[in-house]
Amino acid sequence: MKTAALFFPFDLFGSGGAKAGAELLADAFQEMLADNKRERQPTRARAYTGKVRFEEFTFDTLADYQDWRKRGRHAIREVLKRGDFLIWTTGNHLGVLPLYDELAAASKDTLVVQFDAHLDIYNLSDCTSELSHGNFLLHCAGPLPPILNLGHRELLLRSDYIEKHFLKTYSAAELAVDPQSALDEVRRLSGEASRIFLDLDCDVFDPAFFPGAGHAQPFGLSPHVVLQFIDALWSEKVAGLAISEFDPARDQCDRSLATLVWLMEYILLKRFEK
Ligand SMILES: [Mn+2]
Repeated sequence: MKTAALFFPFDLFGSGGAKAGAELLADAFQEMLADNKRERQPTRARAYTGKVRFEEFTFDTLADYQDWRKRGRHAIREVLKRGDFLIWTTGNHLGVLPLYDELAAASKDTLVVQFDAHLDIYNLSDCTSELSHGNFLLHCAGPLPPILNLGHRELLLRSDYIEKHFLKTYSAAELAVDPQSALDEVRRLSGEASRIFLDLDCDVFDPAFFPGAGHAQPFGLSPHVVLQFIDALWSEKVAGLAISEFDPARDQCDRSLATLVWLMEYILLKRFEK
């Protein structure tokens, strides 16, 4: 098994500026791989070095945008067909739609564990009904896979509407009050699933820890809580990680960048270190 680290800097229809985030992460990721290659001492990185395929997509022309969804789906499908681990880094959260499209076509027992401040099913009066980063789950090409959201800060959408689209949600407030029940449930649901994908929208983090995300919402998760949940759901069934909504123009002293690069390497070690 290998890892395909695909960087797909798409950021139209909401949260512009996140394109630069995916590009910066692509650079930082390549630098990490190059550093590992240069190192003469045996390090833990040897567990994954040589098992990572890097690819960066470009959005330089109108034509690149015209078939963005098809291009994304095609790239993801190839990785999933090979059974490789997928790291899908995109601009805004809408750039993860091609992954949801592909999972819609797959079996029902693939669980998506989503870390996101928002439930992207917005239908409120001031929201566009056209495809956007705030409603993209409503535009999935087929029935949504079962989605478990962790860390949302939603205060407006009613639970009967949310339940139509999400298997389960735990708001950041619920996690603050009683993290244990959520950890138990996450363990149970991941145990039942045959495959698991992680979808990290950086705005799940509290801006105090992660300033580099647009649409910052207070009362977010700390990186420690995110790690607790990754630990609770982790097994060999985890097939990939999507990262979105990193906006480096809002970052402070590369704090958010460092958080993401650390997390990517942590995940690679978790996947490949025996
Ligand atoms: Mn979000």
